[in-house]
Amino acid sequence: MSGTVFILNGPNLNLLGKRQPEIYGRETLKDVEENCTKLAAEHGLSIRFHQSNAEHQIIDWIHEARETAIGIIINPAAFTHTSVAILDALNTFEGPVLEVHISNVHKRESFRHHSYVSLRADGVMAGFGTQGYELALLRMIRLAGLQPVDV
Ligand code: DHK
Repeated sequence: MSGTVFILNGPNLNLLGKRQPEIYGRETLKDVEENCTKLAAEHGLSIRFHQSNAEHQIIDWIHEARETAIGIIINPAAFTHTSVAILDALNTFEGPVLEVHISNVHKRESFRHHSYVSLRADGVMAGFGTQGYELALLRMIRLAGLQPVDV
């Protein structure tokens, strides 16, 4: 298997490990990147791992993924609940899109229950902590080996 998976992270996730650890845990985004890089390499895939607090930057990475990635794993963070622009960008991408939330957003405030990104996502992980990224990556690895019609 070969190919590149983009793993994109939205606002405030640069503070992962320090920010509200009772909700988001103590692992840093660097830890998540290392774990995902190792897992992807074991399956012959590479990853591009990015974080930005700027909506336009995330959109630009999604556009870049159109040319270079076999799939996108995205934790849009607060943009999940607000960004039609990120949804529109993801709708230009033809491969699988998996949405990750570290916390169980459905157990939290009602404004976190709606996701624009879920209108495009092929799968959603929520409440699995930072392990959710690796679980999504395992699903992406499976999808990368499947024919488009298989599930
Ligand atoms: C991260 C955030 O920053 C919040 O804005 C989302 C998400 C939930 C998470 O659980 O990873 O509501």
